[in-house]
Amino acid sequence: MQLLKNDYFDNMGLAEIRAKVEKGERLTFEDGMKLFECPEPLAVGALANMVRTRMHGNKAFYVVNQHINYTNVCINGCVFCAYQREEGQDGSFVLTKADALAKLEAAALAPREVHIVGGCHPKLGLAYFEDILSAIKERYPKVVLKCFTAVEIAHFASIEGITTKEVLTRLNKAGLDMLPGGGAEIFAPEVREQICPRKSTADEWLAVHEEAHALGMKTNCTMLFGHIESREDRIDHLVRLRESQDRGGGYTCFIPLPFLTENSQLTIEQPLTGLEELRTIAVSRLMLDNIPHIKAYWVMLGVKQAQAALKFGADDFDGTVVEEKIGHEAGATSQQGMTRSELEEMIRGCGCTPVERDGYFNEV
Ligand code: V47
Repeated sequence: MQLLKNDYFDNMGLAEIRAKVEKGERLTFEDGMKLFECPEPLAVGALANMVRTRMHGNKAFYVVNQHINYTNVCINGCVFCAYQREEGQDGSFVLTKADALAKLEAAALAPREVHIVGGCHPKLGLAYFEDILSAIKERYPKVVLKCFTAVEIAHFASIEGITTKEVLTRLNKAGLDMLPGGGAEIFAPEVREQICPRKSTADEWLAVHEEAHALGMKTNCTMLFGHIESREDRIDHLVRLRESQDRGGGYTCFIPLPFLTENSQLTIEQPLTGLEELRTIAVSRLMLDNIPHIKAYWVMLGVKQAQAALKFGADDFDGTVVEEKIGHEAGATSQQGMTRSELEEMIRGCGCTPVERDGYFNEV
């Protein structure tokens, strides 16, 4: 049912884009910029909601999952990051395999997905990760293990003196199913140089994901926005992800991450408004015509904004999470974890139908 008349979009200068969206035609970089410049963010949201509804109806997905951070020690020292510690610094930690298993036992969730990421620790070799993955898979054979950003994969390769393809193959054998989307930040080199100069470059990040896709693995992708990047940089990032998906097809979900400013060395002049966050999510839905899901990550967005995002193009609410450190160190005010019934209530509260999924987005 079309509730909004074409005139509404046409009066906002979006006639051409509306027509393309209706026909399922690909939007250009310039279209993306027009969506950012449109005076009415609600019109952009309505177009994104049209696409989201065409793809997923009124469903909003969630997963019973658990996040585990194995270390906060990281050699990269990205200026935006509030989570990183130096080796030996107060508050630094490294989990043992037993610690990781104990966290899963303590949550007593029977998770369908376990998301494991950490920092680029200078000393942890691949055997440590293989050991953790195989122990978790042995205890929870059906779980989808979504672990290690492309940046960590590249780091393991450099520590071991082997290729990233070898790292992926070995971890896959040990139980790794998917890569999460972190570490993409913003691909534009001038911005990357300022916010994460020691991290993998955009091309390196994309190459690891495309290698994983060639090995038959699914991956996610992210964009960190609302710091020093421009709107052009955001569209450039989305177009590069779309091109990468055209080459391999293995991205399942895109997660737009609004920058949280606490405990960060990065000072920004103009913090994001709530509407700019929502508009960016909507533009992502409209530009990423070949990535099936857009995640409203309630941890970083906050629960209420994540609910609104479900009407601005997002269709996934992430999951129970249990314990989260990266966003909370940076000032996230959301709770630590949510129960299945809380997630369902949040999703119903914005008029969507909750659908439980597994790590691969199969309905369960
Ligand atoms: O890569 C770091 C970001 C990411 C801050 O794949 C920050 O399903 C905001 O990638 N403010 C990690 N963001 C989180 C992530 C993720 C989360 C949930 C699901 C999935 C998935 C992936 O968090 C980092 C970085 O881009 N980040 N610091 C900050 N201050």
